[in-house]
Amino acid sequence: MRILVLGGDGYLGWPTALHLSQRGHEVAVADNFVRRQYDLEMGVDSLVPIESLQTRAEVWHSVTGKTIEVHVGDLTDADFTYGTLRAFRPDTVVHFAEQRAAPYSMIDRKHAVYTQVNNVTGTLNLLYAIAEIDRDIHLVKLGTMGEYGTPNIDIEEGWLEVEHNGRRDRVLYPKRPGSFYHLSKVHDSHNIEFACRIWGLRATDLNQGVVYGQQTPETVLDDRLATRFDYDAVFGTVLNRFVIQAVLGHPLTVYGTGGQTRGILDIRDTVRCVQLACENPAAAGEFRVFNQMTQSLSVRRIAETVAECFPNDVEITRLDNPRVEREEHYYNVTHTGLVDLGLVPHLLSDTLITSLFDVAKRHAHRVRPRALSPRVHWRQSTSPVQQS
Ligand code: NAD
Ligand code: USQ
Repeated sequence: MRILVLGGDGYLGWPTALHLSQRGHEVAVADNFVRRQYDLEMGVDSLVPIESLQTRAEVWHSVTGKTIEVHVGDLTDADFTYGTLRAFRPDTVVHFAEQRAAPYSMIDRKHAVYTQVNNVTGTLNLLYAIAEIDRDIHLVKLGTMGEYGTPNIDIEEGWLEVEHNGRRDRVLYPKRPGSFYHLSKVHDSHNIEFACRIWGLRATDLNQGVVYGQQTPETVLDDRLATRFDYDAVFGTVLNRFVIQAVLGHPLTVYGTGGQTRGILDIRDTVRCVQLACENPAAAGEFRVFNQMTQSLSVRRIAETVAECFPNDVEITRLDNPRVEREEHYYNVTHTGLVDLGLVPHLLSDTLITSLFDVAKRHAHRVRPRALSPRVHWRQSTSPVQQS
């Protein structure tokens, strides 16, 4: 297949592009490098040094003989979006290219507006480009488990059968997300479902849980193929942050009681799930949703697991929760769609955490300790994060 990976310079986009190329697909990546700009804005950097996208593609070619085409531009620029589709003529577009940090979207009005305009406009441009250029293109879009929130009923894969006043219907699962970022994904999901209905587009929305890990079989072939690893309180995700905190001898920062439960998955499963979605496309007109996660764990349990696996003593501390979220709740998620397509999950194991400790130890000298503390508070509409 010809597969275009949007957001191919990011944490997940790059290893996914490598995996798809290794599987024998013709791969192109597109990115506007705004993720590298957020680092400059926040005064942080990926824990693991990363090469430029062009260098990575050259190294991949020299290591494997395979080519990954690089396109540089912004999806909110419709000319770029249409031009890239016309130039590469993909069978499948994998769309990772969004601002993806909940705390970044909650800094203040400017960051909330930026997040929603960037994410919703980019996706709308893409939907129109597909509708006008080739309606047969399969869109594989990264959504998020956080679109659902934490309802007191089972979470189904995107759709819900309801009976109301004696009548039945199948409706999009009700959403109750927890940040302006997560809301942008809900808006995207509705726009994509509508495009499938009116234009007959084929789309898969991958509602992904929190990803952990840094290495895949392809990225370890050469240090220059490494993907980024974020540990700061804005872009770092929970398990990745706990690992670096343990290595530095800092307490693991559990927000609130830590009873909040999330779907999580290994980065090696992310790339495999995307591959499975690409190779088994949705039907014309179908808006297909998969819940892309392999395990549910409370934040408290994630912290305990990291502490149990680390060779030295680890302190776990409870911070006042900077977010507004339920800390004790029901959580039961259906996630059989990808398993039915052949996913064999990697479950969180000592081995994984130990290898992550090694990655963190190797680069611990690059940590900026001030970046570890949360400074974005959901209850405030402005935040000190920019001034400090
Ligand atoms: P990332 O920020 O590392 O990568 C996103 C990439 O998209 C960046 O390289 C960025 O420069 C690019 N980008 C953003 N806006 C763009 C635009 N307008 N035009 C062109 N390029 C643009 O994020 P990630 O962690 O790799 O996440 C990728 C996707 O997966 C996101 O959509 C995110 O919401 C979703 N997701 C991530 C996780 C996770 O734990 N990391 C979990 C669930 C879902
Ligand atoms: N948390 C802590 N301590 C920390 C960091 C986080 O207790 O030091 C808690 C948060 O309060 C939250 C949970 O851990 O309850 C997850 O937080 P996170 O920052 O790891 O993840 P989140 O903000 O939800 O966002 C991440 C990605 C996002 C993706 C989402 C998947 O940044 O792109 O969409 O995970 S999901 O959570 O399923 O929506």
